[in-house]
Amino acid sequence: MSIRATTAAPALDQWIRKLDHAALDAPWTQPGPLIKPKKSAMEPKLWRWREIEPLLRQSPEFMKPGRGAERRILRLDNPGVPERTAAHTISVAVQYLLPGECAPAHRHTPDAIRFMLHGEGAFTTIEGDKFRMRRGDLVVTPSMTWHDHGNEGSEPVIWTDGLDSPVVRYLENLLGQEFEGDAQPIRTGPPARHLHYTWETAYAELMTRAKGDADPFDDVIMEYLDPATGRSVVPTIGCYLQMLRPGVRTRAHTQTSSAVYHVVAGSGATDIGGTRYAWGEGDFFAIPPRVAHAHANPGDAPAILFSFQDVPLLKTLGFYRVEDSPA
Ligand code: GTQ
Ligand code: FE2
Repeated sequence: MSIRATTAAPALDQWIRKLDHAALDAPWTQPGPLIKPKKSAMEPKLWRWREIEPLLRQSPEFMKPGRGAERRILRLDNPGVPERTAAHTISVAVQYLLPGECAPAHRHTPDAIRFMLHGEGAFTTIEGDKFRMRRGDLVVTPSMTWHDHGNEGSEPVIWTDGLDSPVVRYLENLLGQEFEGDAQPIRTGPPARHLHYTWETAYAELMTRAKGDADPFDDVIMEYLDPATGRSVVPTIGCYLQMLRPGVRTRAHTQTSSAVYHVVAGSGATDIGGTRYAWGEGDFFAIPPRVAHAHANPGDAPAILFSFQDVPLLKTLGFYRVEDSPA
């Protein structure tokens, strides 16, 4: 029996005003469940490299070299996510640096992961240790570590950034700081422990996996792990490299996690919630939580996918679930 049926309405209204005044809410005085359900906002989405690349190459017209203080990024904007990030938990951007440019040193609470896409000569310096970034290399910038980037080559460079900034923002701890001076001095002495994976290492590991049993949902897949702890590269986001072999069609499943994929090589298609997203090299696509998805590579060359996924965050919280999805 509802409260309204047993209590005189004017008395209830008066009492609710008293509650308001005391900064209290009695949710059972309103219809519906006590904990309001929230529909997932993130949408399946495909971003095409043939749209991204020309806009990225035009961006120096609008952020001139030397203007400095910002990173020249284009952020993937998921139409369903109010914060305009690729996933509600993961922000993904593509970053463009011209020859000789420097992205000034700074640090921030979000973790960042960089996966190199195009061009020779890019580097990132983390806590004074400088890393070259070649195509397919992955470098981790943990929370609050100082970092600056540069391009010492003769052509523009492009990489993709994955950050857990939406999570950090939700936790109301999004903070950052600028370094005094553009670039950090390079440290002398032995470098600190960093997570840096070359393309050669990651690809060789994937090829080793290909000799074993395939995963029914992902075909051949490996996660980049911290060799010292066996854990994901950062606590919130896991990074994965996978190969869909020619002719492979994976089984459909749902996961409580979300994912943002980048197509490193090849082409194929992913069915996300009953819609087919056909992708090719350089494209990005996003899979929201609890939406059934299956990958296919109908071609005759392998397809290689890199992905950022919030699986570690969901697992830590005890919310990670996977369910087979009927075909
Ligand atoms: O390059 O340090 O995509 O601070 C967003 C924020 C990249 C970076 C992003 C950043 C960076
Ligand atoms: Fe940064």
